[in-house]
Amino acid sequence: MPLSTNNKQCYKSIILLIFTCFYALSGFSQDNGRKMISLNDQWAFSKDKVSWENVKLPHTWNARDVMDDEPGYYRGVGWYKRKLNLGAVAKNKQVFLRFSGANQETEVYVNGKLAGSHPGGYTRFIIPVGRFLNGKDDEVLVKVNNRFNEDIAPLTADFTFFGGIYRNVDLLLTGPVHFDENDKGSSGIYITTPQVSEDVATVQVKMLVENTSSAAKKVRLQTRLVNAGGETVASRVNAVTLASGINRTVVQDFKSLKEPKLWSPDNPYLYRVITSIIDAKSGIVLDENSNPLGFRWFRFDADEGFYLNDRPLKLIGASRHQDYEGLGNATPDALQIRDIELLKQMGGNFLRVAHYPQDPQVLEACDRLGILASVEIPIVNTITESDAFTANCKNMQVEMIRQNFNHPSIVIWAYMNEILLRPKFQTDTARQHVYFNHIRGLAQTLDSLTRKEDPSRYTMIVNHGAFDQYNKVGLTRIPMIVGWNLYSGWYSGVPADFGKFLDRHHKELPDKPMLVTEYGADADPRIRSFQPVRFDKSIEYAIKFNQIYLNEIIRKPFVSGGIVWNLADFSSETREETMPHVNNKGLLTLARQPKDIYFLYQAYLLRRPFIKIASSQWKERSGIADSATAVSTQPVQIATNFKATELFLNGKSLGIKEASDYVSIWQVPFVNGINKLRAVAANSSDEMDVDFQLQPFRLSGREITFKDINILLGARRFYTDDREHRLWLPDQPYKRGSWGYIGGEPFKGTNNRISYGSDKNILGTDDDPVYQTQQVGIRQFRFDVPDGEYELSLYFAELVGGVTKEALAYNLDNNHTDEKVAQRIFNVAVNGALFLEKLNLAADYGYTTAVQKKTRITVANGKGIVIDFTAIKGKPVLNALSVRKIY
Ligand code: GCB
Repeated sequence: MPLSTNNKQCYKSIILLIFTCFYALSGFSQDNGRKMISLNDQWAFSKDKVSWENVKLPHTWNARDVMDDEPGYYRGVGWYKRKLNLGAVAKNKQVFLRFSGANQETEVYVNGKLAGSHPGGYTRFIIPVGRFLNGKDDEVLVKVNNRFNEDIAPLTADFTFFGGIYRNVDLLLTGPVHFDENDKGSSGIYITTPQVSEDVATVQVKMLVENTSSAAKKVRLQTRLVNAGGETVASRVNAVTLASGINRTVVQDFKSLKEPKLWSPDNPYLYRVITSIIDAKSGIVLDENSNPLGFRWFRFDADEGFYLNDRPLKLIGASRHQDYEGLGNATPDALQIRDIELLKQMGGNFLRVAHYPQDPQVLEACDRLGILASVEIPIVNTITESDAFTANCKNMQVEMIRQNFNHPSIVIWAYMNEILLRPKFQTDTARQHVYFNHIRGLAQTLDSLTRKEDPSRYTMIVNHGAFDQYNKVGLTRIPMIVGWNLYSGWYSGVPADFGKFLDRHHKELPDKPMLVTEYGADADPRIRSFQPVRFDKSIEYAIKFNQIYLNEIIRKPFVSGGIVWNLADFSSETREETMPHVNNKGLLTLARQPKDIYFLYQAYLLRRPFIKIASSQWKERSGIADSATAVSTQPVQIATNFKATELFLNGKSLGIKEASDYVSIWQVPFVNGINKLRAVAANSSDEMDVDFQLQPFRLSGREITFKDINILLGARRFYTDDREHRLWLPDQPYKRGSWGYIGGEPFKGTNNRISYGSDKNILGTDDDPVYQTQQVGIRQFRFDVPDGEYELSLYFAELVGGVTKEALAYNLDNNHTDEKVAQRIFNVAVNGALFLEKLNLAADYGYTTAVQKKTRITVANGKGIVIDFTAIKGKPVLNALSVRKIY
């Protein structure tokens, strides 16, 4: 029977009523006593308290100055202020400001009075501010200081100590009876699973409750375990009377939960633990908290590696720093989460949260996505032997553990990274002995503290490759797991030493489980090479390096896992090299673009069919034609987990090739212009276009017309300038009919690990690789170009001399010889006419400074371009040159 309009109205009202009742009962409209409201907006920031700018959090004052040519960045005080108009929302509430992180010393003032302070830049802190508020014109003023403080770790490290309130700030309101958030910034709830198996589990929930009201309160403490579908699978209630002013711990045990769904990387099944404080009389929820729960058990074994839920699992993943291109460490939530998604998409199952606790979003994402994790406090490279330093370290460790206690993803708490890298008192053995004893004492204190705080996880110290030193000081015995950061084939030695080191650990420390906590090679995505060598920063070297390391990690059962350094490039202000201020060991760039090495990891780790042209970042290429033919043959790599792949160039098959270590390498005859590459294996394929600029074999040949060319002297690498899209080629000795240098040899810096070129920051340019290599003692450069109008640019930088920089903290093998500075003056003539007279780069422009000199030339009578270099003092040099045909 159709409904009448009246009936329809009536039905609508009933439905509305039912909905409203349901809404009210389900707690949506209930005030459960707790509210969290973001306070990221409407701040003003100042360095001097005179001129203020409007900012939003997260914020750092170092986003720009870490990238400039001035050494150092602002390390001092920054002020933030904001009005707080709380109104009715705060009535009868406890009011807290919750800082997720501010670097590194913070003082919070409310209406001019100090409400609280916090040392350390990487953990949460919660400041009660209620008693300072007047409810009318409240103002919060926050002083943050990122100065060097010898009592707060980290003291030195290979990352930037960005200052500011760089994580979220929230306003937290609770009723007078609430879970205690003053327990080192934790949620006040600690969940453990004393027993777990596939059949049965037990859960223990420890809650800290506080009654700040003036009267005793009868309450019910209720805990519900809720499955992923939202159903309550178990609950417990305790009736308690909370005396006025009391702060009390209540423990609830859940016994015999049958067939718990297990948490693992393949199926990260999460339950939630919802704890409530309920007024016994009115039934009103006074406070409520929700925490994740994952059922899993694990162990590290010195012979067999890691086991999760009784199954062996090789831990493979990455470490992560928290900064992002252009933003410094003030990285918004979405980008933090995206990093963990990128790690998952890579096939990783482990995150080393290094070198400090990070934004809460990070571990939440690990819980959700099934990424296991270790977290550590930032005691890096060196310590201070003061009581204050020790106290701050202990405080950080406890904050880290309590704040992150409930994440099922965490399996390790760590507390020291390469602490013997920069040992103090090098010239005083006796004093150094005392220092080492102090380090051992601190390690022992932190290890015991950690085991006491959380007996359910493992402890770890992370060492660099100085095996004997760490053994001698005793640091390989204290923690439950030893982590090794190994860079054979990068900072020193050869990649093959890596496997030997692992075997040595297994032989000499047979009872100690181990993780490879770091390994990696810098890769600047703008640099490619067909003759890759360490420190050339080429993608090709990094691919080779990672293949060797991954093979060893996977092959050796006693190695629990390998954690590449690093998920993404990160800021390290003191670094120089091809991309100054950035550590390029990321699998992703600073803006999270995948480098080809990321695809290598996908090929190794993904269990679905995977094929990817791993030279995919090299979309614009250039090369000299093989002969008079109109092709230039260059290698292309394909990352794949198929045994063999077929490659097509412009629709034509180049054949089938087997992959070796998940990569097949093809020699591709590129033609001028667009080249369509298509890689195929079974039903999978990948495509890319390469825009190839073919350089003529003979400059005056008919096959290809010469347009322009950019050449790096003294280099065996290609460089693509990603802003102006200029393609730079390595040089060659002069060949008649073509081009090249006559005389001289490639510059080799004093850093012995570099085969050619310099690793110094070149001032006044972002194209540092253009200036970092050089032909020293060059006599001539010739271009046998046809007649016409040309533009010629010469690029110079004096690579010897300048301020001697302090040996950098990350220099694991400080393998420098002294520089010999000598005067260098020379003339440059172009086609017989003096172009640059008495060029003295150091005196005229300064050391390591980019100098570009441009001119136009008319080439006539088939004479080409001839550039002559004549020494007046020392040896003439040329770093790079470009020639462009105008007409
Ligand atoms: C290390 C350090 C890490 C550095 C890395 C590197 O061993 O633990 O902080 O960033 O080496 O790239 O040098």
